[in-house]
Amino acid sequence: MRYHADEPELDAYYADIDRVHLQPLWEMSGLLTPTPVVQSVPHRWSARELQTLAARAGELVPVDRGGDRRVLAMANPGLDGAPFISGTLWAAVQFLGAGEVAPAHRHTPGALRFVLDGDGVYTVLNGDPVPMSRGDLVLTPSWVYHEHHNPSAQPMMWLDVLDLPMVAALDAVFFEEGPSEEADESVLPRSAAERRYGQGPGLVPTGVSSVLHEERHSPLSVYRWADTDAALDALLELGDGAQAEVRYRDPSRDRDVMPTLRCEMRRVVSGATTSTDRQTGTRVCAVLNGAGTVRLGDQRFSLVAGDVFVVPSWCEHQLEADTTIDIFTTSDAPVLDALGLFRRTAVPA
Ligand code: 1HN
Repeated sequence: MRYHADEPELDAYYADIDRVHLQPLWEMSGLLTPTPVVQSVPHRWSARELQTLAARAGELVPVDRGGDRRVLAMANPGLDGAPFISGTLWAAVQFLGAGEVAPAHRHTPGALRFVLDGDGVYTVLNGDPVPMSRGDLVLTPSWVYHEHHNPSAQPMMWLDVLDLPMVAALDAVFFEEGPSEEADESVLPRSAAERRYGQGPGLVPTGVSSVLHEERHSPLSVYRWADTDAALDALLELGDGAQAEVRYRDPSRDRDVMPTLRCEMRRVVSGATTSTDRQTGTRVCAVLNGAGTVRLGDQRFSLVAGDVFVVPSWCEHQLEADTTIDIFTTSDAPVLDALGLFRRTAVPA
């Protein structure tokens, strides 16, 4: 029996309630804690290990094994073997060899891809081909068909982040295979989504289709590195400090790119140390350029390009840039924000 009081009458009572699946709050502790008690722990996955181990899977495991995706999930060491980077997010590297195809499917968990290196793969989103290159952010929102093609002569790897644990906790996972179509290898450099919604600052086409406008996510499915890079440069040129950060947003509305995932890119200039912050929700961070150190609570991790680290909810987070460092961050902040649960504070030095 789960509850035991060493008083015969009370213990008989505990046995009775146990039989009918009831439990006494007065015997429980740890339900309401002063600050979040977080099971996931700070961790960094090294670029070299991710790259070499994903490449070995490329030799050993065909892409059609297990869901048509060759994916290595980052399993948070605090989560007892669950294949999740935190209680709310999935993060993984995906490896697609030369000439390989990961066929179309769709699912209710939303996803994004961030390209840490290379190019040559294109993703098809509801029929719209999107070539992916280093530093690009590609959205695969909930229930959008997606497939990946690598017509190039080199393998390619990228970071996948999904809201899967959150959607699973809400018992709302649906999945279906997509229509298998002949691949059209004549991919244009810009997707239809970019030609429609990526026309530059503040420009969206008039008469936007009401169908698209009712989607819960940004209609711009790819954010190119050249634009992100230029935005960060421009902010730093203003001379407001040793770092700049931009948020990826829906060009048609003032909101995050997807209802469950916020995306940001931060540049900290060589030699600078950031202030310490903490926020509710999980942050998954990937180093695109540069080198430095991240402090997460009382742990320090060195960082080089291609590394991925997780900042658990309410964990202190501080960066030191050895060279100018660019860090992509995605988080579940839109969900916390929507529910009034988002908190962020600067932690005094
Ligand atoms: C998925 O659909 C992809 O389409 C990658 O590339 C990783 C992890 C869990 C569930 C679905 C993809 C995934 C995934």
